[in-house]
Amino acid sequence: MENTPVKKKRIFSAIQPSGAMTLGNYLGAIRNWVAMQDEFECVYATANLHAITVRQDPKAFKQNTEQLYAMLLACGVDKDKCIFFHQSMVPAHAELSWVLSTFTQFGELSRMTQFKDKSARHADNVNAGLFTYPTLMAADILLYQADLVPVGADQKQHLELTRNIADRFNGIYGNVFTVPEPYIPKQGARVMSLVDPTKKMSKSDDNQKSFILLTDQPSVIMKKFRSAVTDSEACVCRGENKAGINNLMDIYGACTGKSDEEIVAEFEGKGYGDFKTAVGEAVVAVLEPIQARYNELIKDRKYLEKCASQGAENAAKLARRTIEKVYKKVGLPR
Ligand code: ATP
Ligand code: LTN
Repeated sequence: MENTPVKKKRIFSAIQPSGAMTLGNYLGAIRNWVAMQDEFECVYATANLHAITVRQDPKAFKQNTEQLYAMLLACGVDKDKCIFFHQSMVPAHAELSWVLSTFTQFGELSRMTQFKDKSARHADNVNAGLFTYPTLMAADILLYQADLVPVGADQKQHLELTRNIADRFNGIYGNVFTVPEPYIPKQGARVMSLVDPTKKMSKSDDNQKSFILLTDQPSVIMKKFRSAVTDSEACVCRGENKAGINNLMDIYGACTGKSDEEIVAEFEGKGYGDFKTAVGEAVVAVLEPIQARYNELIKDRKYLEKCASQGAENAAKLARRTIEKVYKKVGLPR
């Protein structure tokens, strides 16, 4: 009997062009984007409409978005295996977001912890978009009828809200939206700050030494690892009060594929200096080919624009089916 091909599940994910990418973004999210392309039907976007909830300088913002797109291609996001585009190039995101905002309660949005955090951090600009950010995210996901959404802890609440919005809409109009499930990737590293290893590595950290950027030169990477905070035990092994070493072991393991036991054996009797050098070298080895590809891609704006518009065209085809159905159900002529 011939095997009937099993329909691949669809994944949606997006990343905001809010600054240069860190090693945390790569090991925690983007490496999984790349791995998932073979197993799933993937739709990926730069979430530039989300990014304007915080004031952006137009020129730097446009450049940032293009650089992020190029960096993701350099990391291995493959335009021939997935759909990869800029959110702003598919108007259906904004259209669906408006409709869904009428199915989202004020109280629900008020409970979002990211809104509470961000409005405290940007107290001078608590705009309506910051408040309705999760509705736009729901539109991103539901527009493509995504089965799965890879989420870190910070986005879990937003995905839960997306599911509630979908259920509510389906309850009134029939099965219009696929209700998405969270997807926890097999390999997911949470990379911590090199200066305060109890905090996650974050590109918006004021201290440059706390993060590794994917564009950092090898000498800079080595220097940042040499000054990484550790402890006074001089033992390359895991421990409760060893957040710094735990983090370096995570990074080393993620970059070399070595297990904890192998790492402990490798550095038995050696000092932290040797270990930090090895971690730095392992990271440089992972980033070198990515940087080489990035430097080529970023020179070729025509190519990047072509990839993005091709991606947007394919995305728009999928999005159209959903938005037409939604407008019809609600009674909006198009
Ligand atoms: P910001 O500093 O602006 O908050 P960020 O660097 O923390 O940004 P986001 O843009 O919020 O990152 O996240 C993009 C993706 O990268 C998300 O999927 C998130 O879970 C993942 N990510 C971010 N930082 C880390 C980290 N330190 N370790 C693992 N994954 C991370
Ligand atoms: N809010 C997310 C980025 C994002 C997203 C999405 C993630 C926008 N739309 C849809 C998953 C699905 C962030 O800041 N990490």
